[in-house]
Amino acid sequence: MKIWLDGKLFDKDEAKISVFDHCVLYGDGIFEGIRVYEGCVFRLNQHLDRLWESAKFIKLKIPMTMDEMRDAVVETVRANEITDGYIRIVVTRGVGDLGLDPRLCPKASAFIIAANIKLYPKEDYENGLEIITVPTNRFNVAAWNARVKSCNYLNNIMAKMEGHIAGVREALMLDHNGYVVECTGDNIFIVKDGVITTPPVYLGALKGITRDAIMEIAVRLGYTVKEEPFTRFEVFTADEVFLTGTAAEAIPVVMVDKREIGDGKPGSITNRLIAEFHKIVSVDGEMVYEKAAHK
Ligand code: PXG
Repeated sequence: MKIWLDGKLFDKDEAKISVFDHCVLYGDGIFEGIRVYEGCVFRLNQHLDRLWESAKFIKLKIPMTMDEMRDAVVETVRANEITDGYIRIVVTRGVGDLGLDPRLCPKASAFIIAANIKLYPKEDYENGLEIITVPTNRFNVAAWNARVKSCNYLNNIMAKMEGHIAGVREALMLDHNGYVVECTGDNIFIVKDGVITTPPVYLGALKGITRDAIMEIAVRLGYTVKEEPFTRFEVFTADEVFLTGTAAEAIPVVMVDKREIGDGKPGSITNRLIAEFHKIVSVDGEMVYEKAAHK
C-alpha cells in the first residue's frame, strides 16, 4: 500500500507523523472519508469543499490548493490500483510544542490513504438494522459544531461503544434538548405518510455528502423532503427509518429502542432511494481511470 504524505508517496510502514503533531496530541486536525465506485471518486468536489470549510472553521491552512488535493487523491487511488474502495484524507495542525497554541505549529501536514473497504454485512441491507438511543448526547453546537469533520471523534466513539454494549452496530444520538441529531457515523432520515424528514444541520449534525445525494434523489423522484427537528416520538411512529453515510451508503433501520419501525421490514421508499443511489455512485464524481482501461 502506498500512502500520500505531504507531496510524496510512501510505503505504508514509512508514512509517519510526528508525536508532536497536534493532531496526535490534541485531535487538532480534520478529515474526509470518501468512496470510490468503479474508478469514480464519489462527489470528490463536495468532499473537498467540506474539508476546506472544516479548515476555515478551525483556522487551519491546508498546505496546498484544492486542485492539488484533487490531483493527489487521484494519484493515490491510481498508485494503489483501487477501483472500488475507500479514501481517507487527513489534514493535521502539524508539529508544535506540548502546549495547545496552534500558532506554534508552522506547517500543517496532509496525508491520503486509499484502501479497500470493509462493507456492512449484506443481511443488514436486506433485513434492516437495529439501533438504540445512547446516553451520550451529540455536542451542543455552542460548545463544538459537529459540522466540522474533526479528528476528535470521541463524542461519536463513546456513543458507538454504548451501542456495542447494548448489542447493536449503530447508535442514535440526541442533542441536549432531546432532539434527534444523527448516528455515530451516519445521518438519519424518517419517512411518514410519504414525507421524508432529516434533522437540520444546525442541531449539530454533519452535512453528509450521502445525505445531500439522497435528498436530491428524493426531490427528483417527487417526494417532499424536509429538514426539521424531531424527537424519538417521530422516530418510533415513523413508517420507515434509514441512515446514510459514506461507509453505510443508505441502510434501512427496522428497530429503534426495541420499537419495531413500520411493519419491521425495510420500507419501500427507503429501498427505492437506495436503488437510485446505486445508479449514480459510479458516475457522479471524479473519474480516476480512462473508462476503457478498467472496463
Ligand atoms: N455523521 C457523522 C458523525 C459522520 O461521521 C456522516 C454523518 C455521514 O456523512 P457522509 O458525508 O459520509 O455521507 C458521517 C461520516 C466509518 C466512516 O468508517 C464514517 C463516516 C465516513 C466514512 C467512514 O464509520 N462518517
